[in-house]
Amino acid sequence: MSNSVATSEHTETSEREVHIRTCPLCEAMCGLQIHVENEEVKLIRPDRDDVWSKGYICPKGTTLGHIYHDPDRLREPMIRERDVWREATWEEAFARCKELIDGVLERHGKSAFTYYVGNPTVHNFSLGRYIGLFQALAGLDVCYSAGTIDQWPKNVSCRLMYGNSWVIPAPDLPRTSYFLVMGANPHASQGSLLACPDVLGEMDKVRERGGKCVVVDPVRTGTCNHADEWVPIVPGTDAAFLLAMAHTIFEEDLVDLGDVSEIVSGLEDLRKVAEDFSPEWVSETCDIPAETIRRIAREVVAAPCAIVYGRIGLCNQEFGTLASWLIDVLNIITGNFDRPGGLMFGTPIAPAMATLNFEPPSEQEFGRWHSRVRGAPEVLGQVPVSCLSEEIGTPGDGQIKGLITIAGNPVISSPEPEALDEALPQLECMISIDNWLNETTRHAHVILPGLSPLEQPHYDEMIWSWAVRSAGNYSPAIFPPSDDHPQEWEILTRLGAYLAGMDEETFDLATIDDGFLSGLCAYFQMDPEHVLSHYESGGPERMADFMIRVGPWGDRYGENPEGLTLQHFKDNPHGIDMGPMLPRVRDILHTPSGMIEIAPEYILGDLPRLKARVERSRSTSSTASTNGSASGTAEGLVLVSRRHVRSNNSWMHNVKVLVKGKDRCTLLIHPDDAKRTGVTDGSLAQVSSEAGTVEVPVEVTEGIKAGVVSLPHGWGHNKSGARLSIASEHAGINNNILAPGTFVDAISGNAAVNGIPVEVAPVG
Ligand SMILES: Nc1nc2c(c(=O)[nH]1)N[C@H]1C(S)=C(S)[C@@H](COP(=O)(O)OP(=O)(O)OC[C@H]3O[C@@H](n4cnc5c(=O)[nH]c(N)nc54)[C@H](O)[C@@H]3O)O[C@H]1N2
Ligand SMILES: Nc1nc2c(c(=O)[nH]1)N[C@H]1C(S)=C(S)[C@@H](COP(=O)(O)OP(=O)(O)OC[C@H]3O[C@@H](n4cnc5c(=O)[nH]c(N)nc54)[C@H](O)[C@@H]3O)O[C@H]1N2
Ligand code: SF4
Ligand SMILES: [Mo]
Repeated sequence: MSNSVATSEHTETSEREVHIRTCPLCEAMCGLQIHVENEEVKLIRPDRDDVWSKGYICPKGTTLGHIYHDPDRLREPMIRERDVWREATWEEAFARCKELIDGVLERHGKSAFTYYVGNPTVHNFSLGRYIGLFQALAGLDVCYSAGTIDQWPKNVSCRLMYGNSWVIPAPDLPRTSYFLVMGANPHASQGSLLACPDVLGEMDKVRERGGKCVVVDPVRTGTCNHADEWVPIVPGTDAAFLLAMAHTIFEEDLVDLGDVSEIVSGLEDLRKVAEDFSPEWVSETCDIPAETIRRIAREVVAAPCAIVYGRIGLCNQEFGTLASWLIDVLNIITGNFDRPGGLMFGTPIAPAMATLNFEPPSEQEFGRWHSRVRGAPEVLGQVPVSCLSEEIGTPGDGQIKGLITIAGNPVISSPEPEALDEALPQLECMISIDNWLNETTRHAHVILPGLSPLEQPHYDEMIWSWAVRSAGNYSPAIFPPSDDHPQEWEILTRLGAYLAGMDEETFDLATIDDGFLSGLCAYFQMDPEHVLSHYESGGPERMADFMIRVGPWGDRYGENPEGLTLQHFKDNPHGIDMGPMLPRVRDILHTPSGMIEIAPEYILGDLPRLKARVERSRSTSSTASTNGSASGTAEGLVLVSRRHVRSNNSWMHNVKVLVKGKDRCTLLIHPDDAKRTGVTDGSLAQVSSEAGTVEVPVEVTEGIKAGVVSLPHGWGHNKSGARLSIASEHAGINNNILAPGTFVDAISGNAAVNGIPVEVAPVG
């Protein structure tokens, strides 16, 4: 049976087909109906029969046809000679890649090569499943990723607490009665490290059930319209707020570890560190009354079940790791960990590769090496992405000369983007696996385009790991590419093989792929020969089938004949749902102690820095109050980032229906701050930080805390040489120009793109 159903809407010349498919753009994984006529997408509607999303959809989901038909989207490989781009055959493009890679390896050795992995990798059928193989083949010591401008603090805290950096607990939102949301705006993002269709609808249901939702955010976001309370906070002070909640819970003897009480280690250490952080002590720093902090702590404790949830606002900030760690801590000490309605671990039908424990439990070491130029310590194998420009631009041993970008646009997305923009042309080899000629890829020597979502099958790999239900959904390609267009997994494998020294003679895709699968067979204690005998071909489809079959409901290739295989999903185009989240922390713990480490030494070691931050604001605020400062933070303005539901990081501004209408790249500023700085609604403001200056239209609003201004990220499409005809007409400004590359969360290296001190002034 196929996932496409021909409907009765026939005409003389055309037949409308309705394909059922999952939207791959974000973690909501919505089911879609895609109406196609004469090879053209005519309409995209929600799939009400989708077992997971049940008809939920956002405006981006309706634009997959626009992405497919976008004339700017690259269909053929591109080779650049000086400033001139030309289309090339795949054979020619791969030969050029091989030549460029060999050149760098011969002249400078492997240490001169690196790669950058961007966000869509996680959402892509092929890239998500094969990035690991690329890494293994390439054997490069240093890599960069969007991870260090995203969830690196959470990866660090999960590695230390549970033993695996990608085993990340998520809110069981559909069953909770109290939802405390910090530094996340599902109104725009649709949930992050939280896969749940219609997060806002679920928040409404929490309240309909008699529960409560509270949002802690410097901005009164759209999410606040679905909450009982908005608690404005000074950016970067969430760790102090959370420690004060913990302080209250210890002080009032309210600690309850619930079902995990036998397996928590370090509670006494936690109690000691929380002692210093009384709500009264941190109140000025967070600019939240001590009584509010105490009340929220008591509410979380008193609720039948509750969730404390934090996301990018808590990661992309100065105290990202402390804040990310404390989120889990609060759930644990209030008895809301690993139980329905609390913070739980997802159980994917097909386990995600990154969550597998290939190594025995071990202590995590950090700083095993340091970046060459800045001396930044390695954390989980990476240094801040802002190091990349200086590693390319600074001569000496180990200078980066070769770079592969994989579905990433760091010239927009990373701090100090202008420095990277200036460094990239110095590379001797830059290859981009990317679908557009954009701000980053215009510097490449070769661009190898992947497929648009509608051209390839889909079954999410990583996202189900933090989903509120154990479900799954497979979609076949609607417009399969011609045979000579390699899929991204083949592109990745080829480039990895070139870096490993293979050439056309020695490169054998099928053998490498079989080897990859055989390695996984060993992990799951399956006989590779038996497993391989089930398939005629490989690639991500086989990998998806394999993971389903060895997963918790799988058929294990016959051992469990009633079990699931990918075919079951092909036969059920609206998806298969195996039920809600299950308690399972005992199965997933991979720490040397076998316990949940609630107070990791490495993280506690960062507390003096937080204390200094609290002391700093207490001394400034006493001076400021005598000076009569109007600012809510008393320390000048600070900048935070935001998202919008009609935008997707940097790369969907080329979709006309999403960018039309009101300008969304504006500076949100409180009326008091507008008055003080002399800017007015609709006028142009100059925003400056130690890193740079931008000019941007002003939007005065009561919906932001005084002392804080907000800019969206992902804009700044005014670079010459990019081929984004619509985005360039709605260029906006890149807020990362204001982000100093060295402003990071000290212990994870994650960029602190929130809480940047800025000055605002009228233009002209
Ligand atoms: N100031 C500030 N900066 C931020 C953030 C912030 O909140 N504030 N957020 C950060 C976060 S969370 C993230 S994840 C990063 C994102 O940072 P990046 O991952 O570097 O940037 P994206 O904008 O996601 O760019 C995606 C790239 O992938 C390409 N692409 C899209 N689809 C495909 C595909 O199917 N295949 C291939 N091969 N390529 C594809 C696009 O053309 C684009 O070049 O930005 C970070 N930067
Ligand atoms: N439509 C759309 N959806 C997306 C994306 C997109 O670009 N567009 N990007 C995707 C990606 S890659 C990611 S990582 C996720 C992110 O998903 P979310 O984490 O939900 O990200 P945002 O919507 O940016 O919301 C972050 C909130 O943090 C607040 N904030 C900033 N600094 C602080 C702080 O110091 N403390 C507190 N408490 N709050 C703070 C901001 O004001 C903002 O409201 O979204 C994903 N989904
Ligand atoms: S919320 Fe929107 S972008 Fe995200 S999966 Fe659903 S339709 Fe796609
Ligand atoms: Mo992200």
